[in-house]
Amino acid sequence: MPYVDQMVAKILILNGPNLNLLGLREPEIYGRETLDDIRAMLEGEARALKLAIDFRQTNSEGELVDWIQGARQGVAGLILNAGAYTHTSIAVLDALKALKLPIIEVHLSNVYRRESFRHVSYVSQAATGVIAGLGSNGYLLALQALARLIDRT
Ligand code: CA2
Repeated sequence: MPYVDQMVAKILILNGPNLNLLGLREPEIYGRETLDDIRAMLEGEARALKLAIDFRQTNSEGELVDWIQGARQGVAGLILNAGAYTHTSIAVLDALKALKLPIIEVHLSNVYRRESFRHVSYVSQAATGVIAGLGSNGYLLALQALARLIDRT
């Protein structure tokens, strides 16, 4: 059988505003892990799943839109915790709609047990699936789900 050099699939993991504060404040809602802890956990899982990850955070809506647009090339799947932009940003939704790849929306907290303004998600309209309320495990489950969704074997 000829040797076929299959490139490692890349998963883009984007985090929106204030998620840089994880572990530093409000541990009763968001847990004690920092965003760096979550990144390290996902890097370990990605190795096991033979995936590459690109993990980023921004407080800027425009930068988030630019990064989502950039995923049109060279990215096999997207994990997105858009933070508060989840509930407000039509710009993020429009950028997501231009993607032809699986998108998993993740929230650390169970947004449906919280204020009613968090029950609305623009991101969900473009998402393949949604995970909320499982803390950092939600990111791990999203990565595992994407590994299966993009399985090219
Ligand atoms: O539960 C989630 O993951 C959220 O996306 C987090 C957002 C919130 O606006 C969404 O409704 C649900 C907020 C992230 C802010 O994170 C902080 C962490 C520590 C201290 C302050 C904010």
